[in-house]
Amino acid sequence: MKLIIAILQDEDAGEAISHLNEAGFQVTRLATKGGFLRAGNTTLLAGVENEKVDEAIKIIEENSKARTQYATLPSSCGAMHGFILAPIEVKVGGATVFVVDVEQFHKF
Ligand code: 2BA
Repeated sequence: MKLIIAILQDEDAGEAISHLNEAGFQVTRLATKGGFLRAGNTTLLAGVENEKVDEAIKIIEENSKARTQYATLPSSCGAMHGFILAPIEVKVGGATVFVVDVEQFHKF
């Protein structure tokens, strides 16, 4: 068994979860925040049999769009420390996906 950890934009999460559920995948949804933009995003956890991993990733990919966001980040160095700099354009997503081995799986 594998654990899929997928970070999606909030806007895409509902559709992705619906399609995963329809295909028989169980999903846990976590409200998370990106460390760079410090904006909300969604992390999905899905325990998946090895032979179903590709199918789950395909569903996530099909339901994750790349978008451009603008971030005004405070400067963290030098004389500009703490000043808000001009907005920068950042391309976010589709999805960031990790697949890790599951050593044990229990349901009580
Ligand atoms: P954030 O950390 O808020 O990053 C949002 C977007 O900002 C990233 O989009 C990337 O395009 C850009 N970005 C991130 N760090 C940057 C930096 N140091 N300099 C310049 N641009 C930077 P994505 O790559 O699509 O990532 C979307 C979200 O997925 C991230 O939100 C983070 O929550 C997560 N993520 C991405 N890569 C990760 C990783 N290796 N480990 C853990 N989480 C990750």
